[in-house]
Amino acid sequence: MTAPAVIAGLDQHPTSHPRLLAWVRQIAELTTPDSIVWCDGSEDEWTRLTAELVTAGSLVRLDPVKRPNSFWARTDPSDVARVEERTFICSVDEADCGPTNNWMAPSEMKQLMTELYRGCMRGRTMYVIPFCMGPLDAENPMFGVEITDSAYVVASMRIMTRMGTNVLEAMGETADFVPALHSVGAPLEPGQADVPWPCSTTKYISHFPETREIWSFGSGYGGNSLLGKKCYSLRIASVMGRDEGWLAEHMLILKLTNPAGKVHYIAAAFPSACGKTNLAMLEPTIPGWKVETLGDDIAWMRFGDDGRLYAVNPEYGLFGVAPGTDWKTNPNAMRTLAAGNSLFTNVARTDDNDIWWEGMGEPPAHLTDWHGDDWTPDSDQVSSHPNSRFCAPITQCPILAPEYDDPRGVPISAILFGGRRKTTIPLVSQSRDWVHGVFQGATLSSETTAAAVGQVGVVRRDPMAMLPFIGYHAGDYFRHWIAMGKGVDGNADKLPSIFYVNWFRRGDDGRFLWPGFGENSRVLKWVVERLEGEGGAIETPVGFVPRAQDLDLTGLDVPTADIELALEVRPDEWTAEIPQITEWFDKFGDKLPAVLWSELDALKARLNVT
Ligand code: GTP
Ligand code: SPV
Ligand code: MN
Repeated sequence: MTAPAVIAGLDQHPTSHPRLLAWVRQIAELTTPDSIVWCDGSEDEWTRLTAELVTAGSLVRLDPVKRPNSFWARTDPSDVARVEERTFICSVDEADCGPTNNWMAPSEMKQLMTELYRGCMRGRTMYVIPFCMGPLDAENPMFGVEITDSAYVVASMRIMTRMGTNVLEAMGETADFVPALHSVGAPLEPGQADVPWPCSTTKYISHFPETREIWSFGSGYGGNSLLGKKCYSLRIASVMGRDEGWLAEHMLILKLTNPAGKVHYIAAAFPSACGKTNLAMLEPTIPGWKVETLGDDIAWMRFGDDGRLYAVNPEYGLFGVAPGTDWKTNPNAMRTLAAGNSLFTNVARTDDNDIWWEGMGEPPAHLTDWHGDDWTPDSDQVSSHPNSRFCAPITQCPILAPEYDDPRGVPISAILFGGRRKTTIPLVSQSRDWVHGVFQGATLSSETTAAAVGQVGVVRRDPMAMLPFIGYHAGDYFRHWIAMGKGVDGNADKLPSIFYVNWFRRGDDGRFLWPGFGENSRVLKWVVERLEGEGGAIETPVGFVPRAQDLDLTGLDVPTADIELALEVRPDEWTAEIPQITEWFDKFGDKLPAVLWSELDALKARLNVT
């Protein structure tokens, strides 16, 4: 196939990296855009692209005083979240994909998607985005290059990643990189008017783990299109981690300082829309305790020379759930957004060009909702899509820890797993050891949320909060976690201690038993006390659980009875869990590490289940 008469910019490029140039030319000839733009990551570029998006009707500029340099976007109503059913791990061998992912042979997927990509950028600009996940001054900087026909994606990637000219320069002519191809899949015929949010009804989010490639088609939103995020930093990176002995995890990273000035770094894995951003930015309600943010969604963890596990946040921005975020629940997110330079997608817009969403205080008398329609408090629909998001630079977070940019990362003292469960799972429990902690992670369960297309509120197993993000066989992933527990050079005692939390347990009338948000600092305090050999607990069938008197509840206005219910380990509820865990483990056949069956047997024995 030959290129059309002209693709403006095809022969002008700010690099001489042969593999990169060959790939860009190949994709340009396949997708036939009108022109090619190499992104430099500059403020000018941002200003130009956002202005173009405003002219096209894709963005609305918000009030420059209240929301400086910030914009409002509405997606097509069909393109609002990750599409797990359309997400594929195209390993050469189907056995390397496993039962929790969708699989297609790489050659078959490439053939199919090549036909989708053919001419798909007609009438559009093709952008080339050089980016780096994690600090650029890392020993081995983790480069990627995204090709996209969406200016919204370029603007978002500028917030979410380190990108532009300095990345391209650091790549030189030889650096390895993950090629990440994205198209909204909506070519324009000559004279055809564009729509504010182009996308396609045909969607594929495909990963080629052996060749470390990403091909995405048809969606412009979130993890489907910002390919440095879930596609690279979790699905592809988890495969790199398996091969190289490290972990790529769906975890926040926070720094916790106690009143005596002692620091602990904590990583926590909760499924999508289950509280990572909120915990990462927590404002403690107990005096003298301090939380600082390092990351809110993804952690890459490697052993240091001292045998400890060090975590780096590969991202550079926050892509946070909007509804529920306000000055009471997450004031640090509100401050981050007040600094401007943010994109808001599928939230509501006020008549004075500010944003609003459910949970942000009293609703104004009139709004433009995420569909672009009039909305009043009498409306029987929500004004903002439940998966509406803010996208803001992490550097604007007022409690950003200075170490966030340290390529060596921070040594993790504790890992928290958590889910959204109305019943069964106590507020917090501590695992007995690493393998038991891996069992807690491997059997983690949570109610589905609006972060992915599909039914909301259904309990499913979400191992380590990674169900949609493990780039290989989940059984092999559990084996990798078990192997990490051996530590390096007999330093297994330096591994983080593992805890399991549930902020979402409810009473009979549906009320939350635990107030959550800033009050979660009380649980963090207990975690740290346990690390330091203090902190009371009782041993239960599911691990060490505090009694109400073991938590610092000073000044907390919640009935002790509710706290006790939140902490309760009920044998009947856990007995009901056993068949579900058994069914879950059975999926993995002989790929499931035998020690996890032993953990299940031990749990059954403790519950007197036969
Ligand atoms: P992703 O960005 O999708 O990975 O989500 P996340 O894990 O970062 O979740 P986030 O912190 O954005 O919270 C999701 C929703 O849960 C928001 O509506 C929050 O207001 C709500 N939430 C967070 N923490 C708590 C909590 O401690 N208690 C309760 N009840 N709700 C919470
Ligand atoms: C998640 O769904 O876990 C997110 C949002 O963090 S997205 O980037 O769309 O994956
Ligand atoms: Mn997430």
